[in-house]
Amino acid sequence: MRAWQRPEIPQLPGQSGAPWLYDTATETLVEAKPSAAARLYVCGITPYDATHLGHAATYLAFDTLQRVWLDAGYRVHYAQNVTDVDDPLLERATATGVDWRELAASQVELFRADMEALGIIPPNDYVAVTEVIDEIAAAVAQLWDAGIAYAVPTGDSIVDTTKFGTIGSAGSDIYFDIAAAERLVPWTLGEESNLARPEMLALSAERGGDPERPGKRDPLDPLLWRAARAGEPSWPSSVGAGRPGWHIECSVIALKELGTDFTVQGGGSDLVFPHHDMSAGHAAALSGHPLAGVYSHTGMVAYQGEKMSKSLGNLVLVSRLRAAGVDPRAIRLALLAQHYRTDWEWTDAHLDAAAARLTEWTAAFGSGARPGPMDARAVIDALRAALVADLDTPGALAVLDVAAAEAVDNPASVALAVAALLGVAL
Ligand code: 5CA
Ligand code: ZN
Repeated sequence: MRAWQRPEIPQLPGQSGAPWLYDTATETLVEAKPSAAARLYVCGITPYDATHLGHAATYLAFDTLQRVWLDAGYRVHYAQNVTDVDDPLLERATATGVDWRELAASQVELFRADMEALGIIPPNDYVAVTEVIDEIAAAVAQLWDAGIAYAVPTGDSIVDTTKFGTIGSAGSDIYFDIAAAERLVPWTLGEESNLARPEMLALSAERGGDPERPGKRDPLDPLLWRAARAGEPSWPSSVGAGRPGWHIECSVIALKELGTDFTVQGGGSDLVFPHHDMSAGHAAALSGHPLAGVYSHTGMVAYQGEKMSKSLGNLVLVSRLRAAGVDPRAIRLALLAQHYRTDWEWTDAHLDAAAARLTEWTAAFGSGARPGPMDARAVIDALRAALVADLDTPGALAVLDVAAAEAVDNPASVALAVAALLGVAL
């Protein structure tokens, strides 16, 4: 699928080191040092109610990571999915009387425009689930053949069971067998999330799983393939007519575009369990290798006291702010003022502070800025040092605030660094 326009990223003199990132799996800071090109997968949107500031904050965090890699001299291969067929999208389409394909297409278009306005680096591979149905079905068949998947009868599937052979569903849903995977492949449940079973059960129920479903071997076993139902989209496939489960889509797209054991898998902390634990399990079962070296997660942006989410409807949309005349650079600076790993709450005051900062930085580093006593090279070194240390953007902003107040000997060089590393053209 088409992504969006790539922003200008100036090349700076000198170089960053490889960034250190907090890894959810080992619960430590690790150096995200690629052997050749950096390979990054970030979970994309389910296209409705895009693009709220929580989405924007998450994609901006991984944009910052890429800018540090680029500054450190690495090439970056970046892949992102679009969950353009899944229960929540279909439910919204039904509730609003819109065709699910139209809803997805229009929301992806809005997302592209927002990402472009915010100067977010686009993925090299932007892949919708509906583009890789065959690959996903083949992956499910592979898991079936390996004895890591099993069928659960549905009762309401519209698939004609007489038409299928020995593989898989033939009118049944197909599930991932966690216990079999743990026996057969180098993976264990919870190795990414580090959660205990009771927490897993609660989160599974909350985040798209079905621990109560009868017929499953383990309540936590996730759905790989949903057999066709009346009124739902489905595709013919080697595992019966149906559509993909959620986690397998990201495993298949990531493996297809990036290969195994890529540098960083990213997303919001709401995806740690079950989504990322299970996608890593599926990928290990398909490839025999770990999905990624580092599992990186962003904190949740709240609004009016609750996590900003489609289900609660407490959304601040990037497109609405833009339509109201807000400078996208101010949105960017407002989000960068928070550390990517902390949960925080959006208020208009964040935007006012960011707009004031933008004005000050433009005066201090923009064209026509007056030179002052501070060594610009030392400022750029401190900016780089902050970002390399687990993407400390609040630290980076503080460095620049001091430099703006004191004035630097080479304002243009600092403006260039702000453009390259923070994506804000002054
Ligand atoms: N399509 C799936 C991932 S495969 C999905 O979670 N889509 S989403 O539209 O719900 O979210 C898109 C991205 O934004 C995910 O990485 C998610 O973790 C992140 N996200 C969602 N809400 C917030 C929030 N309130 N704060 C920060 N990040 C968020
Ligand atoms: Zn995903």
